[in-house]
Amino acid sequence: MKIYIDGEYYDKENAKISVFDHGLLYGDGVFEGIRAYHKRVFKLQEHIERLFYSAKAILLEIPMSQEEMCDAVVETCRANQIENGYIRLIVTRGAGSLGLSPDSCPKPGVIIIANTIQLYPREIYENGMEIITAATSRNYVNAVNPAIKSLNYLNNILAKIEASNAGCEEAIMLNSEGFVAECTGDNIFILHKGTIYTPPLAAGALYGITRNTVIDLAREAGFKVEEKNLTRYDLFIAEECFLTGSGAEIVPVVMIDKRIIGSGKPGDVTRKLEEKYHALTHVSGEPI
Ligand code: PXG
Repeated sequence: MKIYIDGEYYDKENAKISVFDHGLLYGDGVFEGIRAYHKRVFKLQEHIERLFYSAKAILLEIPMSQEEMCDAVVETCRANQIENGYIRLIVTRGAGSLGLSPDSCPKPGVIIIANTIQLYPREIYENGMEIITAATSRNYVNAVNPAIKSLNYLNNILAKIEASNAGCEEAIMLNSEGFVAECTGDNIFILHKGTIYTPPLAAGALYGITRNTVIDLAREAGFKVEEKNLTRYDLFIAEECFLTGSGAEIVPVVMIDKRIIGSGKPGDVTRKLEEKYHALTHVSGEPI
């Protein structure tokens, strides 16, 4: 494996950064998780744009252009002969002193890891996933805004631990008003009486790239898609529920807090969207 750090490639054993990097000390940095399918990087431009937006929001100046970043990602995939895989792109604040202030960090670090992907078990895609609601709330939008894909994921990790403790792979996170925001690493959708609903981004969710793609695909297929504040009740009475994420793609959900969703099996609309999503991953993306 060849790992890109600041323009150079390192073997896995030698791919190391400073213990004084504020990415490690404070979670001060931003990242992206990107998929490659059939020797193409899926939605690369969208991920790079979001990375730069995240960086802008935390006043982190990435030391290269979006175009150079795209090239570096594709080149790292090429160096690792990636055909299907997962790319982790990280920009840290860089090494500095032990104080909080980013002023002591003169040079941000850029890391690109191109690897194989660890998916949810196949059984989950076949039979659907069981999820729970976490007691841990999604960050308030005036704290670390959930739209920023920052290296500080502890909020989500706390909810993920709750999911694991309940024997689940994912957990729903509510915002401080009690509305559904998203899951720990996936956005959430439901189908109710023929309309597809997903929480508005202002509810406190990552501006999911898969979420966007699925909204477009659903509308193209003639479905009505609405962004609406949802409560747990709305989820319980839905006919279908599914999660979206670059890693997860589209995951059917069949049980929430022990309530059976719809028929208890992955729904027809979810299946149709999965099909359309997979078809798109076969034909689009930045060539490696
Ligand atoms: N919400 C959150 C909080 C995320 O971190 C998504 C939604 C889905 O966004 P995209 O753009 O990928 O459709 C994410 C991204 C993992 C893992 O290992 C998942 C993400 C990030 C880091 C790790 O499951 N998902």
